[in-house]
Amino acid sequence: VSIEPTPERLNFAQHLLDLNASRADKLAYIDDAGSLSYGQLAGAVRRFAGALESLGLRREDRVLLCAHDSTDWPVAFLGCLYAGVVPVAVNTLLGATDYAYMIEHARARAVIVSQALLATIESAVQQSSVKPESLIVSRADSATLPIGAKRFEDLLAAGMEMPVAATTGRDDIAFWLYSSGSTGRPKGTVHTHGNLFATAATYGANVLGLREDDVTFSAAKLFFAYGLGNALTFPLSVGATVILMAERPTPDAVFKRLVDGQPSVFFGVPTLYAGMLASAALPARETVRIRRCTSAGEALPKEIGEKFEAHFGAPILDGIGSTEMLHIFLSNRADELRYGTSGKPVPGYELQLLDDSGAPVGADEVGDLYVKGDSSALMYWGNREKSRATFLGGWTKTGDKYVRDAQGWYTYAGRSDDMLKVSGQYVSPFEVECCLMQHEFVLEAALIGITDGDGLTKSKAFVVLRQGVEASDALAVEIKRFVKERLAPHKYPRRIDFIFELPKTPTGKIQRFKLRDLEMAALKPATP
Ligand code: 3UK
Repeated sequence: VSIEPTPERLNFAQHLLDLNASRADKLAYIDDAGSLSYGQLAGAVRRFAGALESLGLRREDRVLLCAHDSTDWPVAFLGCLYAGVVPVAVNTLLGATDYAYMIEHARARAVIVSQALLATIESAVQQSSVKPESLIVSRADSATLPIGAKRFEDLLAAGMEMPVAATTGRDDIAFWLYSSGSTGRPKGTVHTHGNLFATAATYGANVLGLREDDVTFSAAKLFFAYGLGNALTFPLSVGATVILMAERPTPDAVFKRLVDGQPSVFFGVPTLYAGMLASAALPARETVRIRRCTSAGEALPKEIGEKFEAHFGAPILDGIGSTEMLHIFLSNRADELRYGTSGKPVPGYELQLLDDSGAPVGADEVGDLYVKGDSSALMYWGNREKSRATFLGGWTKTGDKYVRDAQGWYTYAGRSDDMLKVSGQYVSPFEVECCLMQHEFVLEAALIGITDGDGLTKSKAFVVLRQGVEASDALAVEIKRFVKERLAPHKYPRRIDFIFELPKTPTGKIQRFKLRDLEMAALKPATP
């Protein structure tokens, strides 16, 4: 395989506009309300960049981008890159406290927000010690526009095109994404223009194999690194057409896009694939036109992949990526696929499996996975300790355990920290436990991952109640509701067990592994 080297002078937005200069009339994006041709996209990106400049934003200023998937999202993201302004793209399912932290930590000078998220962002700004000067509302409802806020479309309409992009290099900071860890605040993961180029040149060009005539649809949103590659970097690198959806990716919402939009390439996560297969509304093979799918975020159970391919006749390429590496670095391929594994290293990336002493493990032995490649983040902003623990010279520590067999196939063997992946998204047991303990009836709590009937990870809480409080199913429901109200939807415990005390070390640390063992023992059939 040949991998295109990253040019030294690179503005990734300018690069994408140049690549598609001859496709002015071709559709780049289709969303729930309309569409954008490549020509319109280029004009909008240059005008949005001009609007940012007229608002007083300068190169390297940070802008929080908190918006649902629509054609405004790529315009905002690429407009920032074009101007050298740094978008900080955040999950739209978080709460005001999270956004307040991010606005402060990123010292955001502006916020771009969807109308539906405006109230949460306003409360975040109120809580934050950093006050962004500009508030830009996408798909704004004029009746409720706060004083001083700008409508995205008005800015675009008034914007003077910025004629030339900021002269950035491949190593210049392009954008940030936040990634959560087992303890502490989310980490501002800093990516460069070159990192975007590298994901397109490696996974995009050599594994995914998008074509100009493809129509893509990603259930994973643009604010995830996975979705950003799927619905921006890769399709725009080949001049394909992208379908965007603002809604939460339920099986029904996804079916509608597959049937109405006829995408040829679909990007999902295992929980969604399982939900689609379990749904009575699963569309017949003839009604869709997908030729290839990908899965990431958590391991794809073998049976799900096989069942899906048998039904639709299109393979699901499972691959592992991370926010730190920006996209997938270990993956199955259409011509080399083994369900139940993560495949083989993506050309352009080096992988290592090491034991506790740092020595390489042999075939069929479990080791910690390290990866080296041109798309790794520069650092976690303002966090030397965690940066040093993850970015080790050229190598990045993934926090995952893997086994490689003699033929070179990699199989996922769990995380090396307590983090869980539920519905493809991180859940920190510590964060959920803290939330549970805020409930008036809860004394203590511990969260672990359990495997459901599909082979997917769900979370389960062990809860110790305060003295005099009686355990009941109704209380379990109430506690789940309590967490749902406070944390992102994928974080609430799917099951709750009440116990009398938690296993702990002499220093008082919860021994989650003992709870996991307890759970395993309960699942095993009794020995005769
Ligand atoms: C886990 C997987 C088994 C693994 C991501 C594709 O998921 C992405 O990024 P995150 O930062 O999480 C990274 C962690 O998720 N994981 C991801 N994919 C798989 N485990 N099989 C898989 N196929 O623990 C990894 O360290 O949220 C995925 C592209 C870009 C991404 N950021």
